[in-house]
Amino acid sequence: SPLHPFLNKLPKAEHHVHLEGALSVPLLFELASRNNIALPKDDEVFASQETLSSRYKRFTSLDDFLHYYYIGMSVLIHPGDFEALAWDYFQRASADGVHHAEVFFDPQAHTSRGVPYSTILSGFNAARSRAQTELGISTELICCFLRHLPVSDALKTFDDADVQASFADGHIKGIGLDSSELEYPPHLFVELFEKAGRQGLRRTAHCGEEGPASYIASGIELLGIERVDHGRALGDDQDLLRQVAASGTMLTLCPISNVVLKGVSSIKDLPIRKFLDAGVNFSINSDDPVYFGGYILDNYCAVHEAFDLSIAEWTQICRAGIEGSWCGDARKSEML
Ligand code: ES4
Ligand code: ZN
Repeated sequence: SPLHPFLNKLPKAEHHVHLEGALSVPLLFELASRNNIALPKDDEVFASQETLSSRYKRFTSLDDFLHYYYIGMSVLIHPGDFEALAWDYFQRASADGVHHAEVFFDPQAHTSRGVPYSTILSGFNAARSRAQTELGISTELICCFLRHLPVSDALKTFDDADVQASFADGHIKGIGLDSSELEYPPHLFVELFEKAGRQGLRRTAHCGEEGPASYIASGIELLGIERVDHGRALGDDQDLLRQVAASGTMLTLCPISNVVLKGVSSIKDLPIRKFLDAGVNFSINSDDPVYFGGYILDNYCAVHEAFDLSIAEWTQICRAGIEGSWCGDARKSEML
């Protein structure tokens, strides 16, 4: 795209990226070998890096992707594994012009395999320090809970002493909610989100990715979320759209993700023009960049191809993204 250099240079904030979704296929195979993790032998997809990479281009749905995503992350065992994963992402994000990144991780997917929470956090924090000192990018961690597991599992994880310590010492900025959406509506997680809110944690949740607009409404009303991850279905409800625009609630859109997981057939089918016209705040994000074949700049370029936005519109999108970030005001001023 002719705007590529301009879009690259624009100071960007990324709000929706799962660190486990930035696990490259070479690193996945390297860690599987080094950590002696057996990849499924009955699935020829894991026969080689090539067969796995080509499978990533043929996801049929969110659940089809999640199947491979949870197997992939099973190779992460030691703090250094988590550090390498996050460092790969931070370097790539920085090259794409990201100045501030708020990144998700799924502790339950690791603690359920016997990996201690403290291992995950020490690895990620080592990468975050490097990102700050070597790349000059600020980062925040968002602890996501898996909606396909029992609510009791999320509550138990939330109450764990190490998790509480990471909240109290400010290593975690907020909580999120992810994984399969349709069968697990927001109301199931009211108690978790109330507890997190009482502790001063910021709150967001995946809503309206495969679920309907009503899940966005219940995320906002019942869970107290101040951001909506994806929120693509907001385009289907004009009244809710006006309400979200008026409140300034930000959507963290992931355009390439929605196409790869077959939520829409092309980026042109996303209600981005509608959101711009109605004054809905949104950021543009990569979600699971390795699995979906695109980092943040690829998503910006794809949106530009589809909607031919003006320089003023792009500048405004990035400003709103920085203003809607969960960093301090001093850091925001530096970036604006
Ligand atoms: C996810 Cl694309 C997506 N949707 C829901 N949960 C997720 N976890 C990682 N990627
Ligand atoms: Zn996501």
